[in-house]
Amino acid sequence: MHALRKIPMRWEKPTEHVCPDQALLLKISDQRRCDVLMMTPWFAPIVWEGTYNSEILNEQFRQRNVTVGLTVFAIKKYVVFLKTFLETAETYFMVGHRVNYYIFTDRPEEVPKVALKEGRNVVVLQVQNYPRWQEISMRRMEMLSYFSQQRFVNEVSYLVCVDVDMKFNDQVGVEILSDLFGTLHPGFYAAERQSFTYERRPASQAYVPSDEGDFYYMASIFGGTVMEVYKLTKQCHEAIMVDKANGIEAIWQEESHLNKYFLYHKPTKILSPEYMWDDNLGRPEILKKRRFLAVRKNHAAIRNK
Ligand code: 48C
Repeated sequence: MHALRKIPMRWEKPTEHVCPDQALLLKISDQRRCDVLMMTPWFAPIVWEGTYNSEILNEQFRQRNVTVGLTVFAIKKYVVFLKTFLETAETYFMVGHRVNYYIFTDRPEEVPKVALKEGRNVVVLQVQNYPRWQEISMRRMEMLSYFSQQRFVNEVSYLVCVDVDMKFNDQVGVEILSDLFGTLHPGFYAAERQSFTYERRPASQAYVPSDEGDFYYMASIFGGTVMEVYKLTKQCHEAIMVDKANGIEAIWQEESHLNKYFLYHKPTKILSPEYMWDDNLGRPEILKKRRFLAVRKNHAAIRNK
């Protein structure tokens, strides 16, 4: 455990990563980029446009006949996001592969009917709501761990766990799949470690000291095999409950616990901000695709309703 804690990472910003002799690289393969970091120090690929071949990957996963579970929570007024979410997922998410949409909601009758392509199913799971949006957000860890071992383990090979106030805007395919994957937060992918908004209070189970940390991950899209997602969500839920018993709530709720988990259980793949973007952040040159986009929302109108 301590080995993971003290990786002497001098962390150059991904955008400052300069390739060696570009001519040599271009001879090796055209699936390289020189403007972004493509690999972590623990050999986890960082997925950017132009660094992988979809045809090869799709063939690999078709041969394995995988089914992918996409989990999404639409509690209370957030049901309003489901129509766009599902329609855009049908267009862009794991096209050509088997997909189960697992929709967790307290309002099953408000789940919209959306036309589904071959091999794709909607499963509605009724769950309770909570007064505070923070609690609703954090309780996702509890429900994901419970259903992973009760049901998902028998139905899908991989889980992709996402926020619902989002829309797919470009292909999100099998290139994201790995044992355990996290996503770079769009606001911090080029930031220094000290500026990461980790939980800094030692009293919280999500505490990360200021001289530690690899990346800042966003909790709106993560996933992996069912077993790895089960372990992650179970540990995060248990940590959240310990904090609750101690009268503390981590600064960014379950996202703080996810970041703590990924510090000591390194993800085997990392998604670039292409997979979690907010147009309020503009369009940096390195962002060749905006695949999964935050949907503008009026928090006052839908939160705690
Ligand atoms: O489903 C709900 N209902 C709520 O009232 C509050 C949160 N949520 C779920 O938690 C949604 O799936 C949200 O996407 C997620 C919390 N994430 C957000 O609200 C922003 N995407 C950060």
